[in-house]
Amino acid sequence: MNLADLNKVALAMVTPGKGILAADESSGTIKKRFDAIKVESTEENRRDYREMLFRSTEAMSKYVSGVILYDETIWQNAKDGTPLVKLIEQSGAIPGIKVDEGTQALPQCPGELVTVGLDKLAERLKKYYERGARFAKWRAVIDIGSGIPSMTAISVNAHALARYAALCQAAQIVPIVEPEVLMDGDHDIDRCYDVTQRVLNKTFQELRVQRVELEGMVLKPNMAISGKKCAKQASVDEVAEKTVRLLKACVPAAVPGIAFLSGGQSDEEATAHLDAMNRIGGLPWKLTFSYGRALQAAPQKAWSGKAENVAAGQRAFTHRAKMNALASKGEWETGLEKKVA
Ligand code: 5MM
Repeated sequence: MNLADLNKVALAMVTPGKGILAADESSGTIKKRFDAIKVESTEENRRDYREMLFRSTEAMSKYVSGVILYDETIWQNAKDGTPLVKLIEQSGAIPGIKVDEGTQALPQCPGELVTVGLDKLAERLKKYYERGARFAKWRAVIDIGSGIPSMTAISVNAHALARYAALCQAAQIVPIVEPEVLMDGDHDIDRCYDVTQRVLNKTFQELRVQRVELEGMVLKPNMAISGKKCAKQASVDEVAEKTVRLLKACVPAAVPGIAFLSGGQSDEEATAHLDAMNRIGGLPWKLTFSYGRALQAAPQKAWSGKAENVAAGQRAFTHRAKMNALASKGEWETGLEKKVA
């Protein structure tokens, strides 16, 4: 492992003014997104949609540091035969790959999940590196509910995240470590804070035990936020203040950067929260975005599967990428939302 090179890639992924496009929806998830815009989820439509994003020259060259791809996409070619991965490289962004293989029910822990995909991961990473991937992603899913999460679910997921991260670094690939505490329930922000603290502490404990070099990774966490069904929704300032406090308590300064997931927040909320955190300042790591839904909901709607809407889809994507890029520097303002590029 060459740690200096891993650190260089990790720092590039969290360059201020840029962030990561999470375009790694698995087949089931992209089908749900396409169902919402009444587009059939065929291989060609998935390719056309992602090609539209990767050919958004302004967004990709100015505001996107890296793109997380799904296995199907990393092997796909654009309509003119250019590998999609090359389009990303030509824009100056770094290609990355989702390497987890989804979740399975965790035995003895009703309602809880463990992320799988460690078998043959070393061989898969080698092939992805040859194809151009310089970072990877693995997402653990922790749900909050009555009596959950259990320490068992937190431990086994942290162990798997660390096993994955160590294998990535051995393959000269920067691991994005994503322990996602879901915001689906009716819990309040303080419960989210407590659970996320346990999850992050256990994750960093496992990363240390398994000798993962913190300078060569990026953390992708949820924010400390109220559950979607909670009657009392925390304000933007409270989310920012509590998330920064939580991360300062749990994330070592050796980690180059933190790239948040959006987790079901509205587009504008995800931007406002990131912006408010960066305005607090004095942070030991870079704070940026690695959004899926909060970057893609608008372009998906504008595109709606029609070739004549490609330019509109690209405009919508560029606008969201620009808003989040500004937020990564604490320079976003709500008034900018009205000026769609
Ligand atoms: C883009 O969605 C990613 C893949 O999800 P599935 O494996 O469930 O299909 C997902 O991991 C995503 O990268 C993160 O959840 C962040 O996306 P959001 O939409 O929460 O910003």
